[in-house]
Amino acid sequence: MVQQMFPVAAICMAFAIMQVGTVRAENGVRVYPTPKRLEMTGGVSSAKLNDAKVRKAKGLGEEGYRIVVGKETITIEASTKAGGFYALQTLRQLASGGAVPCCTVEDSPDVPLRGVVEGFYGRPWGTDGRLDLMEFMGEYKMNCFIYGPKDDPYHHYRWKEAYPAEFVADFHRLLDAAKKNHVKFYWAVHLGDAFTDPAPDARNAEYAALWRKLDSMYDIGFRCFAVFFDDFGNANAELHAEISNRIKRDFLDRKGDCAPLIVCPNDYVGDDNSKYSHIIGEKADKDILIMWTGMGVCSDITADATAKRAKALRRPPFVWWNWPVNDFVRCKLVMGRTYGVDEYPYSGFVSNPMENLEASKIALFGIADMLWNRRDFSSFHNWHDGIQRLYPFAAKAMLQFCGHNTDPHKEPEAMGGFYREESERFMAAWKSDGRAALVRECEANVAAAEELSKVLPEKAPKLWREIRYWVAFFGAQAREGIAAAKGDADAYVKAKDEGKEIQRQQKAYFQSLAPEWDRCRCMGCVTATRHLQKVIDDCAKESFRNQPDVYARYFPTVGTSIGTISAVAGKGQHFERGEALLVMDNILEQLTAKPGDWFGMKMAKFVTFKYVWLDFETPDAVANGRVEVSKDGGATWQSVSLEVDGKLLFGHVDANAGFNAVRWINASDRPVVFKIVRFNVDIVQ
Ligand code: 14T
Repeated sequence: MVQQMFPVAAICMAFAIMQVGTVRAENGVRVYPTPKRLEMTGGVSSAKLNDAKVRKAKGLGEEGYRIVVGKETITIEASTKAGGFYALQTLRQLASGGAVPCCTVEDSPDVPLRGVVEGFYGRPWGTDGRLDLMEFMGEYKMNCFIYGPKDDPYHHYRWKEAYPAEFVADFHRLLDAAKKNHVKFYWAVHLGDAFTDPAPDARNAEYAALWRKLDSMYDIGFRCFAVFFDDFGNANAELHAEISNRIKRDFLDRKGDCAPLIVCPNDYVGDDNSKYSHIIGEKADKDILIMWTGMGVCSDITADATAKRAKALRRPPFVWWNWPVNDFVRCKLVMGRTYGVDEYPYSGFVSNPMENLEASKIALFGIADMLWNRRDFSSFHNWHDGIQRLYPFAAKAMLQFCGHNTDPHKEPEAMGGFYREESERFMAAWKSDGRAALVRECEANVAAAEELSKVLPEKAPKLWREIRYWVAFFGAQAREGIAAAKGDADAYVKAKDEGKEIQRQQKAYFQSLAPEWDRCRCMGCVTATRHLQKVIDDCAKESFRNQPDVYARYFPTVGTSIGTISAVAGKGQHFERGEALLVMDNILEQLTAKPGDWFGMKMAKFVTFKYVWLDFETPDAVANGRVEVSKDGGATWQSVSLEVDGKLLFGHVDANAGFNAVRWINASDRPVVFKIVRFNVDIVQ
């Protein structure tokens, strides 16, 4: 069955490639985002880009255009300046191979507002990054940028204060660059905690502050505004509708030259099952655009869910897509292909990217293409071509690296939520070839890491600055994999320690850039967490089973006085290690603890944690047990205070102290029969 699937997949691939071939020019040039209609009429034109004649024509739409490249002439038709600008972008790409090929192009976008929201927690991009992004957006026909970095105080908790002069100067530069690239540059104010006091005087004072701030932004030159209510404050839909309507009626409409308001509501997740969204949908003026992230904070955007939400909101949603954002897993990079969005008449669609702006461009390249022309969008081709176009000097190595860096989950193998394929090709090989496949893949990864560190510093310095630690770690991880597969303990320890050292350096670098309160938000870089690291770990556990000195250095181990547990756990399937989690679970057997019998884990290093929780299927174990921690690997123990919640036993631990062992012990004077579902240690860093 599995074997039979390959030819089918191959045929589909070949077909897809043939299809793409029809829009590729004779000189091999491919236009992105894919034009709706591009017909090569044969040969090249003697006319140059500067010779292009531009004609105003009706009926081509807000951003549409037509190009006819003949043997001696180039004609552009468009209804608006934006259309003319996009025609030029298309021609620039067509001319990138030298002469312009003779062709006819007819083109216009699917989604009216396409772009980026700088809406993540963490280090804002800064002016240079944003200036660069404006060029990128112009090139790939994105037209909407929403400025709302959570960690810009003047956007958020100090919104009442005017921006200092240096910000104002930067905004001027940004607005110029946005205009040049036909990008609508929205400034967002975050009013999460505001307007909570219902007393009329307090309300009026809040509105007065709001008009003052919005006026100051208008004076800087902003004509596009958004208001956010997410993540803070209460979910008062009536209030949020009222504020939105007043911004529209009493500010934007009175100015007369502003874009329609964009609102990010407090409840931005789910289908039509949200009372809040019905209220804001009903009360907010019809031309206000209302944002939505999908069925989850980070999720696929299905047509079905979108239609339901549209019903509640009484308008098509404006999608805030939380991809490739990594603010909740800043140890990871998200550089995989774009997929998981259904076709729908969205009122707008913006991506919330990573704080690593340059590394986000692979995703943005995909999103730009997908939003312009959904029908011809091909996720795999786009990803390959995007990498080829952005990093032609290291495309093969980048593909190898990015294919292993896609999954934004906090825990490896976490289920549900926003699943992104990772290491897919390798996993298929691993299933059929086992360790040989692991060695092969890791050798390719070592080569890719070497190639990237040779080429990127000079050819792509901005990208290199962002991803260098990940690239170095990727190499060390691959050497670790080869050593684990071959059972070479010395090489394994060496590679593993190198990896740890790279993580330490990355963390130090991150902390040197982060403000005080943000410093704890980094655990050290990781790569290929979903599958590859797990395979390597399993291999190492198997290879070094009889060398506890190797094994216990890096993995928590089971400690117990109950013989059966170690026998059960020794099979290897009961112990997992997440980024911030030690878990022992899935012990299906019912076991018996004599008085004083215990079981628990020994960590490979000192860790701090606030609580431990044990989920027993047997209330007896909850009632008769004690939870203890140790600082000396289990030589001496101290108890922690307990809280019982049904079959759950919580142990509260001093989060300032580090421990390297934790256990449950039968504190009664009789045998306790028990079954443990899960034993969890949530690590804080
Ligand atoms: F407004 C929104 F649509 C939104 O997504 N808000 C934030 C956003 O700033 C952040 O970058 C993103 C990804 O972490 O998710 C939202 O923030 C959250 C969401 C949560 F579910 C922060 C904490 C959460 F528990």
